[in-house]
Amino acid sequence: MAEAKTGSRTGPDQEDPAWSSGAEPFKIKVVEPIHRTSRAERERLIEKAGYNLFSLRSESVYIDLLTDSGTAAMSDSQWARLMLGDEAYAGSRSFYRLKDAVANVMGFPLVIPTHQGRAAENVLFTTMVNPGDVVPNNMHFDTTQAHVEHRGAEARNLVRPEAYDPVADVPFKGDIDLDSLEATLAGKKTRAGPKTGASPKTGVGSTGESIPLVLITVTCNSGGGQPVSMANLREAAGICRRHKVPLFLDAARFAENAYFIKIREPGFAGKPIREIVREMFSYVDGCTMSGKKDGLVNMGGFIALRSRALYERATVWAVLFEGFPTYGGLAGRDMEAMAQGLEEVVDEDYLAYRVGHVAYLGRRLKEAGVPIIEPVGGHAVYLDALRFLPGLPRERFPAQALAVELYVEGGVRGVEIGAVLAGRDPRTRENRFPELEMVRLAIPRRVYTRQHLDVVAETCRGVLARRETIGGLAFKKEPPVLRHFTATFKRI
Ligand code: P70
Repeated sequence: MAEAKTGSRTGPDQEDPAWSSGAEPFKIKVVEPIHRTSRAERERLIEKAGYNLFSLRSESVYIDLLTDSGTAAMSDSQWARLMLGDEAYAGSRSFYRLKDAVANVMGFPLVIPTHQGRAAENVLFTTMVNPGDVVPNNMHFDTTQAHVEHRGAEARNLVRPEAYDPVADVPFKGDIDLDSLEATLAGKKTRAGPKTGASPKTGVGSTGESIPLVLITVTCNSGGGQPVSMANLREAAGICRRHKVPLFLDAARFAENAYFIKIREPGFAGKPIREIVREMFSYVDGCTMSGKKDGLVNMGGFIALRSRALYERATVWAVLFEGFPTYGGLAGRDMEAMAQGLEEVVDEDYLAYRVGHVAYLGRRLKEAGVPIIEPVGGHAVYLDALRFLPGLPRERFPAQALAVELYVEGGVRGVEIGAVLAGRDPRTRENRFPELEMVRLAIPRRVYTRQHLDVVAETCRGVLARRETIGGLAFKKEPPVLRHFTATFKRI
């Protein structure tokens, strides 16, 4: 099957209608009915939910774009492999199949399974990061930042400055800023001894900051799913090697990143995706992985490594936090499904469809005059709420108000990434207003058709047409921390 799927072709054939149409490279064997609600029902449901989309039952949602994480449709092969799961506590055959898939796709010899991505972060950072350390990244995802900070360290974002400009048309907006990385590492203090870092090589020095590892997130989720170029990875690796600091990928969307390299970076158009993926990982010492994205599973993750010494130190924490090293946080069947998912996600047909599918929504929205963050990333389209609702003061939470109206209009659930999420300054208790005020429409993998995306585009257009009537929201109940999950609002 793998042979038939990947073949020897290395790229889209523009002559072939299956390619130029961007049609799905799969047919539908199982369907999950979704309930449609009327607008009047949705008005009632969202009011009852306190105008907070996290409080809606999923059955009340028609098209759920809250996240692309853990929401993928598994293939028939993945479902079949669930039956093959070996549930042995120690030495599970399914673990070895996962290990083989990681070696085959990514090139790492050592794997520690975890129940999801943040668990991989917890195990790795407990092993490598100490209080007072600094961890550079292009842009930390929220859980990654929280885990770095939980270790008493500073999570420092060094993404290129264009990443903060909603319309800067840059092909690799997720690149880490190499001058900042060089400057940060040049000023570092390094430590002798094996307590931190991947190996005793990591660090000997005197003053400055201690940097146990550098991370690069592919694609850069917090920046809009923007890719990182191969050249950037190669040069960042060179800088890290010179300063003897290990480099890791936060690899959640590694395959989508590889596809962007193929279609945007000079010299890669003719290369098979599998080679591009192997080259990406060849520059790094290891990765943390959320299998809920490009692992094409509903639950799962892992740490992949080259260093046996680091593996042995990390397994101590893995046993404590997750489970025995040959299952980590997962059932044998989950490891089977993820092993299969890793092989499927690097399929050229799948990736062309996937990236094209998300781009299609972006295109439809642009045609309808809906302001979005550009260029469109690999897993989501982000609406720019400040341009969508220009008259609305930021105190009335335009992105949250927009997310609510998308639900009322078409039963579409996105997620606010703006002032509600940013919370209050812990010192002044003032609302924090981040530079970008957005609604993320994340597309689950292999779940929705183009016609669903047409509904999403129509929904956005409908809200745009009546934007003058939107008065924004005010808090009714505001929890002191992580307010976005449980806050309730009233309409103004
Ligand atoms: C998302 C989810 C998770 C994530 C990630 C990167 C680059 C690690 C993780 C953690 C989280 C989310 C956000 C809003 C609503 C629902 C869910 N990202 N690294 O959707 O992995 O979730 O497996 O612990 O994006 O972006 P895990």
